[in-house]
Amino acid sequence: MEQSARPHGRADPAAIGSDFSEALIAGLSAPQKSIPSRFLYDAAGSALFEKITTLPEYYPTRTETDILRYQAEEIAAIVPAGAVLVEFGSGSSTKTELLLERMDKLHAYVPIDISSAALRDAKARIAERFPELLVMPIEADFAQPIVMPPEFSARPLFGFFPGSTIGNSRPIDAVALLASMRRTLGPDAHLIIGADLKKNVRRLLAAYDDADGVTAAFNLNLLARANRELGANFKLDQFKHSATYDMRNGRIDMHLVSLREQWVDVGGHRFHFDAGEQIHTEHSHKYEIEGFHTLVSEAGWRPQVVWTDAERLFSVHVLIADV
Ligand code: AVJ
Repeated sequence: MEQSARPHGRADPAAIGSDFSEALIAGLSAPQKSIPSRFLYDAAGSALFEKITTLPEYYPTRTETDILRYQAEEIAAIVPAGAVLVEFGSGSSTKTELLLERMDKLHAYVPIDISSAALRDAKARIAERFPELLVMPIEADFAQPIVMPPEFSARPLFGFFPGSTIGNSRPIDAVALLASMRRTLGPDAHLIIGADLKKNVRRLLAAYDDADGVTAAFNLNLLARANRELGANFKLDQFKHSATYDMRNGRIDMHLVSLREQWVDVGGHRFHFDAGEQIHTEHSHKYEIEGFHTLVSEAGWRPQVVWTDAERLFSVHVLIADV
């Protein structure tokens, strides 16, 4: 029923880029300051994230890509002829190509992303490489309910949600998100999803605080973005990046730490920072395979297969909608 409010395939476009101001002011007004992590991905932030994925310390992208490459044949064998592949937060659609190469009986590919530029580039590249494939992008926030084009309703739908993006949500929100994807994809759906695994803490911390400072720049870009888009006056050298591991909740937390007592103006509001005060900017949850299975079960998905790499750094799961 959540799906009936919007015309098919569209989230409210006004709710997409323009809510940064509102979210930032609300987040900085709370006693524990925070900025939602989805605002990390403007053009500059997306470019920095692409750079992160190539860093020696940042193992998730490389490891997941290897797993997908290695299992592509088996994944393709699960996907029936005439199916539709639906990717949530498709970005550059790089990993998708590994699957599309093997899925020669696929009817259509539906990339969903909030960036129209990313969708345009991905569509052009994929349409050229796979001329038989129908590519139908949807510009939307995958956290909102999405309505599939009705012409696909009779076809088997395969969701694809790589990158351990699910880790950005707290478990309770992750369950809601996975349940919403299940409704979007309908009965008989599958979902291929990547989840980062718990591991040595030093290795985790290095992945979120690399030696070249790319992750620091990625995090600080939130403040630079506020200056660019909202005329805020954050002094970027008065804040520093921090990444910590919360053992109890099994997650990395990113913060921006105020290096001194200071005031900052954002869209007509003044915010006070104590020396050492933190703005929370991202959760990145790490799972054990069993714990992840429990989580997806609560969202109405049944685990069908799980693959990991030899070091057990990362997991890729195939889930089936449990009706
Ligand atoms: C894109 C959400 C998977 O949590 O590892 C990378 C984002 N943050 N470095 C992650 C991120 C800091 C990334 N995800």
